[in-house]
Amino acid sequence: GEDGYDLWLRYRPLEAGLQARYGRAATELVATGRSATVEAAAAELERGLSGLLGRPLPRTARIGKDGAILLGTPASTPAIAAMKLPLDRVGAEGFVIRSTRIGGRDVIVIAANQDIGLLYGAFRLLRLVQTGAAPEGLDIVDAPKAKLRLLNHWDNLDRTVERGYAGFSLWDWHKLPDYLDPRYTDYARANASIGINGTVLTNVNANAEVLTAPYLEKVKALAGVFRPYGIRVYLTARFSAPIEIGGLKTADPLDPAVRAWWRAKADEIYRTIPDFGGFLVKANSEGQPGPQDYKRNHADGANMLADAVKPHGGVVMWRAFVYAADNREDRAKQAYSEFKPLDGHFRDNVIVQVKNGAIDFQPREPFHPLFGAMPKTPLVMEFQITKEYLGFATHLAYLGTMWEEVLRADTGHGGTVARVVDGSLHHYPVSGLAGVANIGNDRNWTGSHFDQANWYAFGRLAWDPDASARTIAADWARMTFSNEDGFVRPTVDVMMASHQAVVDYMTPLGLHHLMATGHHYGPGPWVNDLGRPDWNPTYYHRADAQGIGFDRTRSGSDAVSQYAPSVARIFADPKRVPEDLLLWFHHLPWDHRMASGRSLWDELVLRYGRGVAEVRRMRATWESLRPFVDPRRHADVAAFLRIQEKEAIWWRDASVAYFRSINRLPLPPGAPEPA
Ligand code: GCW
Repeated sequence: GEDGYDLWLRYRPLEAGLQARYGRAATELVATGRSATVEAAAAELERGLSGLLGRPLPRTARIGKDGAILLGTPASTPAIAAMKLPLDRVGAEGFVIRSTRIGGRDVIVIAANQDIGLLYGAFRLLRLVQTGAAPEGLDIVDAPKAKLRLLNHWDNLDRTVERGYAGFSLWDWHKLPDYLDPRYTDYARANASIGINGTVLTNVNANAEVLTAPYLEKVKALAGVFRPYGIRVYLTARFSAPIEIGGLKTADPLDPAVRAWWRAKADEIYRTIPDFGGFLVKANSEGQPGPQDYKRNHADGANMLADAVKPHGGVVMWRAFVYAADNREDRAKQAYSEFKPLDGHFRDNVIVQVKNGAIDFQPREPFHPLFGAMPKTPLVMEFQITKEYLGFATHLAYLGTMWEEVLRADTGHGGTVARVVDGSLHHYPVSGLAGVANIGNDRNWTGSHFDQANWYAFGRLAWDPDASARTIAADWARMTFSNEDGFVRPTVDVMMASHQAVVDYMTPLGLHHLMATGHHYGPGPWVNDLGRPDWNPTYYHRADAQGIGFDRTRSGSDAVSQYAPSVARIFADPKRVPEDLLLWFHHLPWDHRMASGRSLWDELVLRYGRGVAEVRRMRATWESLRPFVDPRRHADVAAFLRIQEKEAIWWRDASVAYFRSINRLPLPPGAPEPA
């Protein structure tokens, strides 16, 4: 149906002109391997190509006509073993797609070293067809740059989802392990299509219960569904689990009984799920238990768990998202302060997982100073796909541009953030990217049609952190809606401008953490009465009669000094720091001159207005695209854009009125009077 369930794997008949191109291509499928993964690849090609091309794709034992697709590894398929293919360049997960002739027939070969590469290759060929690429002359050699490409579900065992705006958790714990919802398979297909190779099933604010035997049986059932699609399961480990489900009196990581308990628990997990990926841990952060409860440090805690999973090949992803109520240091500095001294103290199967910025998934943040600063500790990037601080599921905000900006940032340590997380800069044995999932049991998976693009873009960037956000947006728009240029161009333009629009109407010029308390929906820059200073928006904007912004230079918190000198110099200079980060690093007078020649105050008001104007443009563009989109999805998106416009105005008016109440300045000419 037109309800969005099929995501970007719709496989509706291609536009007639494009179909015609495939006249003699993709006529039959030869796949000799017999694994569940090969079956999944073959089934997807059959389903996809027959849908797209409007004719069957028969599966045959050998190449019988022009246009055959030959899918195999050198081990399974002698014809592929006999070809000179650059398979030495694609590792365990990559693939080669090539147009060639075999036995006098035109053939499209999908070859890989391992079966999972065949599945990824099958999805790549489908993407080519879906986006209207010509079937001839194919010559693609590709492999993922990052080893770990994970979703993090913040799903609770009662099926609520922390910061989830798309219904309840997909994991139906009550019916598991015996009932396997077909949706689990569709979830795995969607993830495999973008190269995701692991999923953390449970919330980082963890419940130890999931580590008990009955739950492990349920996890095993899910792992069984995901395995053919190359997806391993991981779980969050609650640090105090030895007390809660183990009957111990302590969870001290240096206590022999605690260590033995985790080793036995890991053995039990791997007996149940032999390819279990490992643990993700949030410790000593926002009230979660951790090693510091016992006067131990993060390395003590992480290493204990690492030792438990090491014999089984597992990893521990230990989060660097830490800040403490009793710590008076600028919150933006705390993770670096705690983790930088521990570089070199972690076991080789510990990976520190770092959010893209040092505060908390704000609409825009400078990259986290830990990237580049931990040469001896593998790092995983944590992006938030779910839009906790970006308008939940109703606001259209394509995050590809935001992630691209972070990944391309130069750390000043010899490479970009992308080179850190793909492991190449510091030769990490394992590293990667994790995305906090925006998936729930809503029919369209992500709560809105355009939020599907963020799931999609995350996978594409995890596979290739150098990929272009614009290309990804275009591929997604074509696969999800239409290949018509009249649709693709304006839609991609809307997507590409959308994140900046949200930044402008919520937190322009480097402002941050101004959302209403708790749920983080809507403006709350005036909030100043929370028990912890670092939860109050006023802590972050510091506006008074004279000026606004957080001084993180040497005259302030000196957070800039956590960056490499070449980067710190730029951030510390109000004339060189990108204007979008100005008030992140600087406290400036309201009459500070901006590049435009306007005062800071006038510029700020203008940015709020610009955000609203952009949303209005997005609405108008979407209206004009009605002819290209089925009525149901068109109406869904239009309804949300209406909400977004209303709330952009709310953000603008509330914020401008609040700041005016502090600086008493007139509105610049042309600024709209608040409603
Ligand atoms: O952004 C904050 C969220 C919390 C979340 C925390 C974290 C899982 O408001 O809901 O808890 O980050 O990342 O640990």
